[in-house]
Amino acid sequence: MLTLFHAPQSRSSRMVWLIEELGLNCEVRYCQIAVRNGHTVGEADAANPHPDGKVPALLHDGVLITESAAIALYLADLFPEGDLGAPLGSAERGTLLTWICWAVGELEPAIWSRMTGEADRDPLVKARYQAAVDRLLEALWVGPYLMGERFTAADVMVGSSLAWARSCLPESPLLDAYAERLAQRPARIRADARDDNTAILNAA
Ligand SMILES: N[C@@H](CCC(=O)N[C@@H](CS)C(=O)NCC(=O)O)C(=O)O
Repeated sequence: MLTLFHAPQSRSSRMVWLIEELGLNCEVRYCQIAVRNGHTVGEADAANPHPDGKVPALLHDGVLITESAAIALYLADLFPEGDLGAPLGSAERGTLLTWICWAVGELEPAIWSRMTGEADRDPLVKARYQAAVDRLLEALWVGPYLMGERFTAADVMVGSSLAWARSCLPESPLLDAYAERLAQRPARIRADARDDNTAILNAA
């Protein structure tokens, strides 16, 4: 049995998207988080098994998995028929791992550095931001997805950041076209519908 602990319009939204892409029978349990966008907004939900009270958290038959990158990889591996991952030993495995880890290890910090203004103040941070942008654009120049013709869990990870932080990345028809391509996916539309403001209000 799969249960996702999810707070609407947060990092766990990308996991709802992934679940929709994979067509999984997964219970999505809405929960409250203590901090949103750097502001305390309430108490962490006691029912959330995440050790830090954060989302996402996934329970699979009693086993807890946290960290978006780990959950993305875990689900892509567990449901290979969804064709969003790459099997161990396949030629694509290394590239998939690279993009999923890059999304949280490089792209997210780059976006935050632009959001906080650090990338404007510190030349080293600015260079790291620019390197992330260049790497993304280079992949999309080949496109249409990060790993070429095939949409993967890596696109969910990167595309979700693009969806909430498009304004932190430079103007680019390539980025816009990629964001639009992802936004039009039926699974993404279904996931967005489960993740609107009303869902925040209804969160436990
Ligand atoms: N590295 C974690 C970050 C998770 C995270 O920070 N989630 C935020 C929501 S966007 C959260 O739950 N914040 C609540 C808190 O900090 O108390 C991941 O990618 O899963």
